[in-house]
This record gives sequence, C-alpha cells and structure tokens, in this order.
Amino acid sequence: MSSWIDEEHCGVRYGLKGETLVEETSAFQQIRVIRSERYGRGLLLDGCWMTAEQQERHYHEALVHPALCGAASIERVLVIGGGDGGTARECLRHPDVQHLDMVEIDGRVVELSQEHLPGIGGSAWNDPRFQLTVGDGIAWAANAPDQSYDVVLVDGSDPAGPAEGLFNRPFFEHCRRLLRPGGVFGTQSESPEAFRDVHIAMVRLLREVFDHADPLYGWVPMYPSGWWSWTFAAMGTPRYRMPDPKRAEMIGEGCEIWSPRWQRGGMDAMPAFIERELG
Ligand code: SPD
Repeated sequence: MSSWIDEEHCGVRYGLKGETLVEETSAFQQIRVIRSERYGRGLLLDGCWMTAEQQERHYHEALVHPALCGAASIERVLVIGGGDGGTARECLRHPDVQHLDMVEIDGRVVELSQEHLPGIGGSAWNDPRFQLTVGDGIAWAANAPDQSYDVVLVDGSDPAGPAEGLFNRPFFEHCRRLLRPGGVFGTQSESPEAFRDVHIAMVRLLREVFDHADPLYGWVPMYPSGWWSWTFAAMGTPRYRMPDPKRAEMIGEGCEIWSPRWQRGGMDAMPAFIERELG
C-alpha cells in the first residue's frame, strides 16, 4: 500500500510516495528500504534520504568524477562510507583504478543494499579491485600509512550519528596525510540551502587544511531543498578543476549527469551569498 515517506528537516518535508520494504535498527542507525512510485527503490538512514535507484547518478557521478578525472594518478582509491555501493561503482568504471578500499561502518547497510538495491553497487561488489572493510572509516583514516592513496572520497550521511566525525579538522588532516602528491580529496558537503552553516563551515575548514578547496553545486531532488554540494580539495594545484580529457572521454558516454562542461558550470555556480561569506 502506497503512502507518503518523508524526511523532515527544519520544518519542511521531502517525500516520496511508496511502500516500506524493510525497516530495522542496526547497531548504528535506523535503516529503511522503500519502493517509491517515482524513483524506484530507495534507502533512508535515521529518517534521511540516502539514495534511490533512479536518482543516485546525480549524487554519485558528482562525487566521483571530478576527483577521478583530476588526480595525477588513480591507482589507489579510498572510499569512506558509501555502503550502497554507488560511489565504488562509479570509481571502478575508471580502468586506471587498480585497488579500491571501501570502509563502511554499518555492514547491514551493505547487506540490505546488495539485496534490495543491487543495481546501485552493480558490478563493483564482485570487482577483483574492490576491497570492502566493515569498520570505522575515521579510525582507518587515522591508521593508514602516509601517502597511501591517490584519491580519498567521503560518502557519509549528515553530521549526526555515525557520520559526525567525518566533518572535523583531525579527520580532514588525516585525509590530507593519506594523499600521494597530485592526489585529490572529495566529500559530499551538504546543501547550501538546507544545511547552509554546515556547508560553509566545511568549505572554510577544507580551505584551511588543504592548499585548495572548491565546492561543486548540483541537485539531488529528493534531498532537503534538492540543491546539493560536493567539495574537492588538493595540495599544490587544484587538479580537480582540470579533468584529464582521456579519462573524461573514457567514462563520459556512460554518465547521465557528469561531463567536463557540467562540472565547470557546477563549480562556477557558487551563489553570491556563499562567495561573500567565504570572502
Ligand atoms: N542528506 C543526505 C546526505 C547523504 C550522503 N550520502 C548518500 C549516500 C549515497 N551513496
């Protein structure tokens, strides 16, 4: 039976009509898998929209390709979070990736995604380059050796519950330490409207920790306000601004949203109020 399934945020509801397929509480959070009329099957964590089959590309392509097309080398990639598999899937479309570590804290998110949303992770789950660790990504970042990755991507949820530690200085400093020269860091950086203060604080902090950090603006229609951002950071040169033409061509055909042109526009689309606040 269809009914409204909503995320409530600051007095506004963001909803899809559909039915709940699974609802359970893991050791970390409440997990809900739904089937919606408009966007296919979807996933909510602690009542917040994470993904849906017919909308996930807006999010995953935007998080992955600026980093993977920009970094000097992309042999070794680390994904923190990303339990639905969509970020890993997009990374592994790049043939130059030789090894991808994904560290997801909640094994139930992985299991339920594999069972109910198999198209999101797609072939990533069985890719020989893919190594899943169910564990704490913050501890992983703190303990991994210096310069052990070319790209570090953070695909977490909002800054509450298990994802809270993915938004602070010590974590970002470890991510910087993990990068090889020419490496790129990328993270989802919340909505410039619905999470305005969190978004601005994140960009400011990343600009303090790295030589360069720039947000990219796009849309994930089911997220609060629909207006979303991802922020990329690097030392030395802002390589994430300059997609390698060969890599871009290789993956471009299979992208629904991302293209070098879309990325340029999204990075130029910083609203005036944020430009002013960032100085
Ligand atoms: N408010 C939603 C933020 C969600 C970010 N992660 C989504 C997971 C998709 N792989």
